Amino acid sequence: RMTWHSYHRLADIHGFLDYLAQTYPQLVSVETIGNSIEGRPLKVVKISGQPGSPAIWLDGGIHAREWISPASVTYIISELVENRDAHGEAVKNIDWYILPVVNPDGYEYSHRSDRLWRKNRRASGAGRCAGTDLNRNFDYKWGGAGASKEPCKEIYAGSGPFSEPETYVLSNFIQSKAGTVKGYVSFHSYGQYILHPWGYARAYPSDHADLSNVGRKIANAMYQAGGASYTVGGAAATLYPASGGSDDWARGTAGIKYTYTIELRDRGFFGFILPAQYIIPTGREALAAVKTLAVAVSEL
Ligand code: 0X9
Ligand code: ZN
Repeated sequence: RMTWHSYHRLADIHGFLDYLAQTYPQLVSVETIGNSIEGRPLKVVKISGQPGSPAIWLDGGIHAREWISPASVTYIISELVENRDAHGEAVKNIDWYILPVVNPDGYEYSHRSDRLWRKNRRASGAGRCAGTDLNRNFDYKWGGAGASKEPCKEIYAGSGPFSEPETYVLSNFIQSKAGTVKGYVSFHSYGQYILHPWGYARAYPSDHADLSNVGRKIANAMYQAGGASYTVGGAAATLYPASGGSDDWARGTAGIKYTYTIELRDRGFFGFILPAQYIIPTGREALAAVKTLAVAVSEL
């Protein structure tokens, strides 16, 4: 059974998705779009809008130790399905595609063995370091600033762009939806930031003003919903330059206009080890963010 009073293992999260698809077959479907490097399924839930709706992609758990991300994304899924009428019309006019755990091997490893594990679990040969940073493995500006070619580093970019099944499968799935995906949010922690492209360098797309305006609307909605303050800005300029991120790929390669990385709570007091009592307020903030994005996408 799913609750938001504790952090759940992968099997519970996947069981929740399958339960929703069984219980609401007209609204919810679950598709295994591929498998992780250790063979775990990558399960995407689709929550269907009215026919002809634009799509928004949400993901969580690119980084294993950021447990508040899958927890908040599953909270969003629960509200969009089981409390659907409470959230207005805009969310019903979107096809939502949601992958709550992009890095299932790392997520399980962070529960079983190493709470602060970040990367996936690609093996790297005898006595060598395991894992690729999935948020350095996307093709756009791959291997540039803020990424490493050294497998022992936490920001190891992998042997080439999309060398990891998790990023390859995610990118192919979104590309298969061609021009229908108009919004992309990747949930991470921590720091309370709403980051928009670019991440590879302190530069901005030409529609920077649109990204910034919607980003500020998202921050206001998050504050109203949960009470935490989120800082809005370009990813490289606000945080640090880091290339090969999923957000830069979503914008630069896939052409998705409203692309954000949201760093959820907190600002560093607990950091990655955020106590479970913060799941509900943070989940409310994450839900408010995607509702605001749904309105912006509907107005395109
Ligand atoms: O470094 C990252 O991948 C993200 N921060 S985290 O602490 N969750 O690891 C920020 C990514 C922002 N986007 C890009 N730099 N493209
Ligand atoms: Zn992260």
